[in-house]
Amino acid sequence: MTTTSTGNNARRDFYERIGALSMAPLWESMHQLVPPAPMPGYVAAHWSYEAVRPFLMESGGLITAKEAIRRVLILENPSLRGTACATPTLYAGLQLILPGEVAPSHRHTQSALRFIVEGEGAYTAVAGERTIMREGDFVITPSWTWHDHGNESSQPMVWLDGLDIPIVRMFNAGFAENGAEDEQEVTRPEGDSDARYASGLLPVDHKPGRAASPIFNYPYARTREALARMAKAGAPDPCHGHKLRYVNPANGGAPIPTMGTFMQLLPAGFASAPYRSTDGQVFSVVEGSGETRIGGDAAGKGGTVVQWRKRDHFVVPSWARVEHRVEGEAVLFSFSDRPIQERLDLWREDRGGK
Ligand code: GTQ
Repeated sequence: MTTTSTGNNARRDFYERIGALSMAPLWESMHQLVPPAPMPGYVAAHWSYEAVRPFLMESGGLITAKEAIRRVLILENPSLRGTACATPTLYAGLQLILPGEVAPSHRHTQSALRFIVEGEGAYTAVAGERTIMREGDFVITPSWTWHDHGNESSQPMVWLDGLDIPIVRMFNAGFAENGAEDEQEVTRPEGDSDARYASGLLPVDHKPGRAASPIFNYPYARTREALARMAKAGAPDPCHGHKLRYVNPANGGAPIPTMGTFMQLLPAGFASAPYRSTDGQVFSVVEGSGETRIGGDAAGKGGTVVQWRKRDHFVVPSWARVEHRVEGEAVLFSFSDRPIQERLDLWREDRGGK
């Protein structure tokens, strides 16, 4: 027998001696290192906006956007506290800009997405162009582009920041710089990138260059119209309802190469079939209310049930089953690391036969 106490003692002694040379026995951790199926070390999580908003507004009295650089409350996964991670690969936070404030210009190699949760009329400037943001708009800040944000409206603006901070940290490829001025010089008229790239047309000499999309605001009005028409035209997908992915029109890929972004309409009375995929996801509720069972079994039992309303946020871990249920119509925005997983031939889904 190899598992006698003498055997175990001999092994422990061996591990200690090889430990002194910075070595370890694979056979003690093989199962965790090469698991038969994903074993995510993080949990489903939910932030109700009703609970979060007072703290967000309180932060507005504690520090200015200028002093904070970015006044953000990070949404940390309860099992990843201290890491600034919503999932092991994704950062999420809620950013507040009060009327009259400016979040000064900087750039970094991390890519960012903004999903507008509350308010209307603040701008973000990216690479010399400003765009005014409204609720439900999806805005991108590609890697290493200068960006500043300002609020010239009379109401607070809150948006969800999604960044690939954990991914860039894993690669140790993070660089950042502050701008010389708080606000970057505006060199192109508002709507310029939209005109050139957002109508099923491209500038005739456009050369595919960087992976990020040349469009930087995908307005909700257009997304919502597309979903409404889709819903009119046919039955929902049993797992997703009516779901679209945002696209870089110049290459067909995701607008941000490291993060996929999605919008789905769940029609009134819809209950989705259990579905799971290897990309952990962060959701932002745009319209309506409902509940999502996360991590239940194939028969739709067990797991955690999150009851969500407009402006809530929740996290679905990798390979956890998702089932949405709504009474009225609802719209959900989400983002994940799916484009990276697809590039690496890692992404998988399980539609439970649907
Ligand atoms: O707006 O540039 O939530 O650099 C975290 C880091 C937002 C931003 C965040 C950032 C930003």
